[in-house]
Amino acid sequence: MVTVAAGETLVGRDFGSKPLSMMANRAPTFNATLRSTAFAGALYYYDPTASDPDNDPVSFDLPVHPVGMAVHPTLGVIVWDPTFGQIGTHDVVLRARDDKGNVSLLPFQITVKAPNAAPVITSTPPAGPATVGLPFRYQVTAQDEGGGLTYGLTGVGNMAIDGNGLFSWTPVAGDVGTRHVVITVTDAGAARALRTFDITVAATSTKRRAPDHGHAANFRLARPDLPLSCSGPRHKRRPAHLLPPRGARGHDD
Ligand SMILES: [Ca+2]
Ligand SMILES: [Ca+2]
Repeated sequence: MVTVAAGETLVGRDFGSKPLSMMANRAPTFNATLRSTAFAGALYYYDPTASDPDNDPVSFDLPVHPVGMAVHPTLGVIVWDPTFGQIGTHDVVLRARDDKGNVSLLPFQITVKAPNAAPVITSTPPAGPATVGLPFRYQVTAQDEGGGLTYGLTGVGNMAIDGNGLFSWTPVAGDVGTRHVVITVTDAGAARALRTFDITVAATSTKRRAPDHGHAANFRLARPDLPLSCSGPRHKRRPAHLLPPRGARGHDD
């Protein structure tokens, strides 16, 4: 121990003091917005951007990381191509070190998911035609391994699609002709399926009525004991024992 009285000076002794600037040197800091999700078979890229408050050069490494992950030693960019065998959650520690030996650690987790497949639209639009003033509907159905599907539409007039994929439209007179429709189905991972189709709009219904064969079934037997068979030219007309229904006008021809 050395005691220095007032007015005395001491030279030639090393007390281990360091310049203030070196004592105050600080560790690098991360400006990180974590990318905590990766997909198997797809490149994971993450640039956490670290800076040093003293503008010291910074170097990076990964003391904890899953197999295959690498970091650029001076840029700090992390790249990884996770395999299907790595689906799950992995611990990572990124270390930034300035040239004075000051260290900062950024611990985080990455969850590797199965790759996101686009939805598949499984329904077929109705052939049409649509008719002015009558509602036209098409239930869009789609399959996706992840769910969370949303439906979108590009069309005309009052075409609409609801949250369950029900397309509806009531054409107006100005819609007569052929109208183009694009329906999109998007999953939670932003993968998208498209279905485009045309709808022909008629001013009035063009559906033909089915032929009416109802009368034949309504006839009743006057002589249930006789056979119904009536093939051959002799029986071109209705058998005599086959009468029209009560209260109905029969017509043979
Ligand atoms: Ca520093
Ligand atoms: Ca999907």
